[in-house]
Amino acid sequence: MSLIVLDGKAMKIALLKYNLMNLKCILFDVDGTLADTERDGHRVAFNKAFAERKLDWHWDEDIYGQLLKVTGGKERMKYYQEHFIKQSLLSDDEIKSMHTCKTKHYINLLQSGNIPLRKGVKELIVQLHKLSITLAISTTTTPINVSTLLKTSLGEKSEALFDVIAAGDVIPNKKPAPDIYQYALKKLNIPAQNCIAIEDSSAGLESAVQAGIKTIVTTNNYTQNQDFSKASMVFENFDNINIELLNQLIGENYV
Ligand code: XBP
Ligand code: MG
Repeated sequence: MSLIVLDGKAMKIALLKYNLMNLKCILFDVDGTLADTERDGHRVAFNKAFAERKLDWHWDEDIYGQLLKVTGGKERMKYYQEHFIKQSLLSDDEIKSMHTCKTKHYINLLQSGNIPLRKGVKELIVQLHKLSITLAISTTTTPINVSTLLKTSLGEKSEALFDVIAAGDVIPNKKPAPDIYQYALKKLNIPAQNCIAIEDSSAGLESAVQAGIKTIVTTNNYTQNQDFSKASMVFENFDNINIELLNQLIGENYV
């Protein structure tokens, strides 16, 4: 099946066909998937918060790569303190407060416009939306980070493109636990077998797969050597991720 023109009559035919297919929803991870936010975004924001609060910590690119195996900013700081500093300098409340400061800096970085979406992401979102495929987000990061990224990269009202935005501390266990995907599926009220997740990391992949969702991985510099053996497909970019591929992956129920 090839879909060549998506306007006028062709669009109507496509919509009719896709209404009959099994693919109902795409769930996007955020950090590393929608945008390369980690090295020049989150990492920089952590360091700015440490400096503002006069804490003698600095996460270079290499250390940050090691710390990325811990998902969640508060959890990451706690892990660093326990395993790198090996000293309890910050209480849980101080970590929480440091994280609020880090979020402020991260939002400022997003608003400066220096963290674009990965190439092809916008086009894919627009294509799926036009075909009435439900869009959702399932991420570890703090909700305001998601809304700000969407506003600064896709437009002021772009949050409305997504039926569900599942983010941050709404669940007890972050990725690789399946909680955030299970939470999103429940809110969406769509069976896992009708969904595909797009992730960039082994923790995200594990989370989605444990929730019963077929997952495509798009790697980046920090994640390229991770284990993606449970992925349905692995790519280095979004060049070949389109409706035809997603539809083939989930299986069609029409001829
Ligand atoms: C990636 C993460 C996040 C961010 C930091 O999330 O692990 O922890 O690095 O976000 P995902 P916060 O790939 O699921 O989008 O500091 O707001 O926790
Ligand atoms: Mg990610």
